Amino acid sequence: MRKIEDLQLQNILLEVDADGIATVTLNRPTKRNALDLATIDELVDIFTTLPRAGIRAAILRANGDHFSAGLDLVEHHREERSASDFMHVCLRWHEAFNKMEYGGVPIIAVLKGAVVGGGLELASAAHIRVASQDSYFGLPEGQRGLFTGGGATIRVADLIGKARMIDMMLSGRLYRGQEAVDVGLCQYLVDDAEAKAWEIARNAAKNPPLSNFAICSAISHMQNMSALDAAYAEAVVAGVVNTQEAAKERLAAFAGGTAQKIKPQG
Ligand code: 1HE
Repeated sequence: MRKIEDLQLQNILLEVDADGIATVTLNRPTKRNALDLATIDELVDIFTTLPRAGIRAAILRANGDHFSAGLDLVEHHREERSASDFMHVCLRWHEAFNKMEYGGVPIIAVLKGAVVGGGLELASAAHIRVASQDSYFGLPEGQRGLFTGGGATIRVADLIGKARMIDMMLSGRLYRGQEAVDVGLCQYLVDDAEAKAWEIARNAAKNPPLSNFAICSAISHMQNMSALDAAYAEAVVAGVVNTQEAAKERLAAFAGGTAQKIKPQG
């Protein structure tokens, strides 16, 4: 099993703090964090390793003014890929993004500037999207003579619905500001997206890891099942999670009247 310190990373920075919160930083700002194949390989390695390394939550962020300009169009042009080549590239993207969505570690994405094409596909694989005011969301594939290949037909359509996704791709429509929140592209729109993401990550990291595993894996899996099978799987997951040792202390605190109440603050 590969350890975090053994990962060979060129395009992504990875740090882990004392509380087990990982920061995953896209680090090709001069290329607007375009996703070349090397970066996708690094994402696969990182998100294969983090869940097994006891990481409690991950912040996915980017250096520079833009979260990500999507597929590295220059590499794609240079490589003159065959259909089969690009199919395998896309399968690697899916591997990376599936590791994220189904890995069981809460991933909070910090968005800014361009969140477009494959950059939006990457953001969609996170569990929570926190956008700064300058973020904008687009799917310019059609304008580039391309099509989505990193899961947008699944995840972006799931977030905003197929009619909006088709509109974005046909008309080149960009969403930003409150409208981006309203349609479901991000859950938070704030001045300081980094601070908000850290607040969310720190709160999430207080949950028992097994609860977070279920939240950040089982819900996605269950969405892929029939309602009948999802209900069955939910019962099985709840059987394991809701009887875990880590829950006992919290339940005892509630039964003893010392647990924090679930009420809006202020
Ligand atoms: C890139 C890329 C890229 C920038 N691939 N190199 N995505 C797009 O169609 C978006 C393409 N990018 C842009 O529209 C703009 O770059 C931005 C609006 C994001 C930023 O503009 P700006 O003025 O800050 O930067 P720039 O001058 O356009 O680019 C700076 C450098 O980044 C430049 O390289 P340089 O070596 O000439 O300095 C650009 O070539 C480089 N760069 N974006 C490669 N995308 C699995 S299928 C998914 C399909 C898709 O994602 S399609 C959507 C592609």
